Amino acid sequence: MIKAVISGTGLYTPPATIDNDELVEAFNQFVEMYNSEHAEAIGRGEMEPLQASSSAFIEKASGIKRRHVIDKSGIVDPKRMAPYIPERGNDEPSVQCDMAIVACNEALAQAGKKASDVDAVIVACSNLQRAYPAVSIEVQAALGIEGFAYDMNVACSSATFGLQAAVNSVENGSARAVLVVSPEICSGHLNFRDRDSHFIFGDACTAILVEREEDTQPGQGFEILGTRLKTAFSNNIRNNFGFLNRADEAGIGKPDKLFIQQGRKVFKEVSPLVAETIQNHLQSLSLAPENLRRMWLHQANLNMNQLIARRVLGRDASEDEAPVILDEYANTSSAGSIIAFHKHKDDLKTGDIGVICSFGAGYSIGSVVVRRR
Ligand code: CO8
Repeated sequence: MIKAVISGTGLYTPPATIDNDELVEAFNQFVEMYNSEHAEAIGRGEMEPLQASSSAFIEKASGIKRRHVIDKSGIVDPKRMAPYIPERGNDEPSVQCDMAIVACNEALAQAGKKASDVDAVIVACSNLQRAYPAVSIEVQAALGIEGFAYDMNVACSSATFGLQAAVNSVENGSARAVLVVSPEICSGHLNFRDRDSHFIFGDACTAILVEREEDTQPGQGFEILGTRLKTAFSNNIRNNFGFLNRADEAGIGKPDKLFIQQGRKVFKEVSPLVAETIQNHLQSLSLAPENLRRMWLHQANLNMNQLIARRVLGRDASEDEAPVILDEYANTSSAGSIIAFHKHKDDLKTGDIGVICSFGAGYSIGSVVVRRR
């Protein structure tokens, strides 16, 4: 039987950063401008004034300290509050392709492989910058890969769902090696004028190479012991941007064409579901929580991760057991748990077991149990 392993990972981190103070300063300037522009209506009680944001709230409620973004200047301009990412010509590489190439090259180098060793590319992310041609096929062509490619979107769980698809392809023999790449430009669809969510997201791209065990060196990478996916429909995290928007002009400018969520509900509903999914997954593999050396959890909210880890382990997890990257990156959607894995996997010893777990819109949960070879 063919066995799939993770032989390499890669990460592209945009150089520009925005810390909470800078983000809050821009937001509060926008609030002042808005409230003074609508002072009369607010005075007459016809409109509600907007409330200021605060860095202290952001760090306490989420654990986020800063985020990396493709473009800083447009986001911190209170008159704009959206990144500047100019459209490129059809003959130029797309922004997502550029990010993907950096992450994929690092994953290939880590695995000691060339693009010619790969025969499939899955671009798995929350938002694709165009409808078609598939970004994955562009990445495939840019890397010079023979074979096939496709895009997929399961919001924050895109990368783990992509991993299962890659494992399936390798183990059923339809591909020898698959790159799963997650170019997340969350700043492009975040409403920086919304106090409840303006701080949540950042940009990054991850890549994972999944290969046949027999094509790798002994002791290289991680065995995949099992994958488990779960979805349950919810409107609590939603984005109604789509190709039908132009068919109903009345809705085009509405805030639901960007990210919106009921954060409290998400926190309360998703945390127990995630803990239960991990526990059941471990049980199905005849593993106990004590067997877990590390949890690379989705990076949306520090308090949420601490709660999930506590439910799984029956005690508080140390940062070594459940590493945190969201202080530096914020929520990078599907890239988050993979960034945690990429940055915090090399110290594991042969036989150590860990779980990569994503959760988010859908709702969707993906659990991937791995063992260091
Ligand atoms: N500054 C100061 N005060 C604020 C701010 C702010 N910026 N925002 C809210 N407050 C106030 C509120 O008004 C409220 O005041 P009051 O108590 O007087 O009513 C108080 O602070 C508490 O507000 P909340 O109850 O909203 O605060 P929480 O403690 O719940 O924290 C969080 C808010 C951080 C959003 C938290 O609920 C959370 O993280 N929840 C989980 C969210 C989550 O995991 N979501 C997953 C989404 S990601 C995903 O699935 C991918 C989608 C695709 C990617 C999209 C990319 C754009």
